[in-house]
This record gives sequence, structure tokens and C-alpha cells, in this order.
Amino acid sequence: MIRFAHVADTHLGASNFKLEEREQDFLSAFQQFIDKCVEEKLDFVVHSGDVFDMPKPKNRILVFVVEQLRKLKKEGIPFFTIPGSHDTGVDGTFLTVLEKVGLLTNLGNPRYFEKKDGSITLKGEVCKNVFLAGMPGRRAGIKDVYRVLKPEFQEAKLKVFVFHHTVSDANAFFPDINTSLLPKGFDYYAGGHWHKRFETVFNNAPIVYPGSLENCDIREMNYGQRKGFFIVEFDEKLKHYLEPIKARRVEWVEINCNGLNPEEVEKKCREKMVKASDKPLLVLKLKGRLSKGSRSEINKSKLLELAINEGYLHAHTSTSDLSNPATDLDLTIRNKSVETIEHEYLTKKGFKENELEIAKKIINLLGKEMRPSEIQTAQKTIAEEVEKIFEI
Ligand SMILES: [Mn+2]
Repeated sequence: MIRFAHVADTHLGASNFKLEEREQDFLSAFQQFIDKCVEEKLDFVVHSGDVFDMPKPKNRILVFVVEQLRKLKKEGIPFFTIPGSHDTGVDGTFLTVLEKVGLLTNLGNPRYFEKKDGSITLKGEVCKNVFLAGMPGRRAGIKDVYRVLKPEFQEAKLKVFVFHHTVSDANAFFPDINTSLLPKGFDYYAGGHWHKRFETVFNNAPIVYPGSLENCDIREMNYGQRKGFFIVEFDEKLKHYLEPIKARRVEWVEINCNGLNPEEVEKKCREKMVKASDKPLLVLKLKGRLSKGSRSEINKSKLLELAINEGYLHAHTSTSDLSNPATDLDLTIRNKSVETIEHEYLTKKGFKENELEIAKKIINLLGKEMRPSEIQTAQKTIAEEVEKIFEI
């Protein structure tokens, strides 16, 4: 029987709320994963990208990952991966270093790709009767790459495709590629990049996204999914099941604040806090419209202090869905574009016309998700604009 692990988006080095404990949580999740693979004596491991949270991880993170990967190496469990969007910077990826010292195989290495006659031959490796091939998590022009991708299959019982892109079946609004663009002929599609656990079927084969191994941000905390990775088994038939790991518990509490004043909101928040022994994270999601006062009067640091006293690791109070009491402004704002509202707001704050121009450009750029290389271009653009406007 063939048995292997499929994990993704471990984001080593990530943290939330600038807490050391949260950085540790990501490491602990990864360690649990590695230990389970050793305990289960799996044949190999597949990681679908975003091993690290950043292309240049801190030394303490690198020491940790080397220690963990050495445990697998010692037990003869190979580690296959591809660089995810977070693993790669202008200077490449640290995964290359780990590959050079023999701790993993990077299936996204250029040696596995051969361009000829307008198509790209995709090569892979055979490990314990499984053919493995992969696509690194680059985004620019990725559809065109998938369109001309021709896997060069090798004789094996099972064929696994490792990739780091969101398919349209997982997210219809912002997919990297349409599901139908995946190369056909594989038995298991090991997905990464989409942090919410998701499964579907393509050409009679499962597409599986294990999701992130710890919650990278507040949105993920709201998914409320059990964290873990997949164990894939093949013995005549293919089977896969979730192997849970213990991640930091999150209490997600939505509070209807309709008709309350800031003081009453704080009281309601306090009532939701229960003595906790496992140091969970508390997210207080405030909704509705206040009767008087302003949402900025809600004392978030006081709530945090109270939560810590109750045994929580941290409390995050979100007021983005909470409205201030209705005013005439609400009525006039309704028919205006976001740009007009921003313009009026900044003018009221006393910004001059040329400063407004820069502010608008920055607001526009901040709304975009960018790769490190794109950030550099954006910084240059802003610097040039500043020079132009102020004639420096
Ligand atoms: Mn990720």
C-alpha cells in the first residue's frame, strides 16, 4: 500500500497581532505534522507551497525547519514541494538552499520544465511507485503556462500533480486558473494557496486543498475549520482523509449592537468572555448601529485587558461592520462614488490639491495584493509622482 501526506500553506514565520506565541503556534502546527508523518511511517510528503510566510525567513525559523526536515530525512521520508507565492521573492526562494543540502525536492525547479515548439514539457520524479510533478506558485501569465503544459508521465501506479493556484471551482470570483486548465491524466491534484479546506473532483480525480495549517488572518479564523493535513492511501483504490492537528482555538463571537451606546457594547462584550484554560484567541465582531456616541469610543484596549485576565491569549475587537448613529451625512453619502467620498474627506482634513493626488494614488495601490517585485515598482511609481507634483 502507498501512503503519503499532503499538506499546504504552513506559513512558517507568520504570526498574528505581533504575538510571539502566535509565531510559535505556526511552528507547533508544523512540528505536529512532521511528527505524525514519522509516527505513521508514511512513504513521502507532498507540500503544495507557502512553506514559509516570507522569502527570507528569520534565522530562528530556518533553524527550526532544518531540524524538522532532518527528522523526515532520518526516517527516509522524502519531502516534495513547490515554491508558493510567499516562498518566492526577487532573490528566489530559500527552498533552493534546502534542496541543495538534500532536505527536500523542489518540483518547481526549472530543471523539470522544458520549452519546445510553443509547449512546455512538464517533468517529474518517481518515488515509491508514484509519479510526482508540480507547478510553482507564480501568477504572472500563469493561464498561458497551464494552456501549453504537457506532462511527460513516467511509469508508476499513481500520478500526483502538486500546484499552488486557486482553481475556479474553489473560488469562482478570483481564481488563478479555470479548473479545466489543470493538466489531465493525474490521479490526485494536491492544491495549495487557497487557505480554506476544499475538495472537488476533476476528470474522476480528487482536487484537494488542505487549507492553511494555522489561521494566517482574521478572515481564516472565521472559517471555523478544523486544521490539519491529508493522508492519501492507495491500495487498488485511492482514499484520502483529514488528519487533524491541534491549532490555537478561536472563539468567534458576533455581537448585535443595534440601539446600544459604546458603554453598553463594552458590557455586552465582557459578558461573552468565559474563563478559558487553553488560552484561545477571542474575536469580537461588532455589528449593527449604535444609538449614540461613536464606535471609536469603544475601548478596545480595555476589552483586551479584560480578556487576558479571563485567560485568553488575545482579543481582537472588530468594529468595521459597526455603524455610528444615523446622521444627515449617511443620506448624502449614499449616491456618491468611493473616490468622491475619499476626496471630500481628505479635503475636509485640510490636505492640499497636490497632496490629494498622491493620497489617491497611494489609496489605490494599497488596495492591491502585490508580489515583492510589484511593490518595488509601486514604490518607484509613487516616488516619481511625488517628484512630479512637488517638482523636486
Ligand atoms: Mn498561502
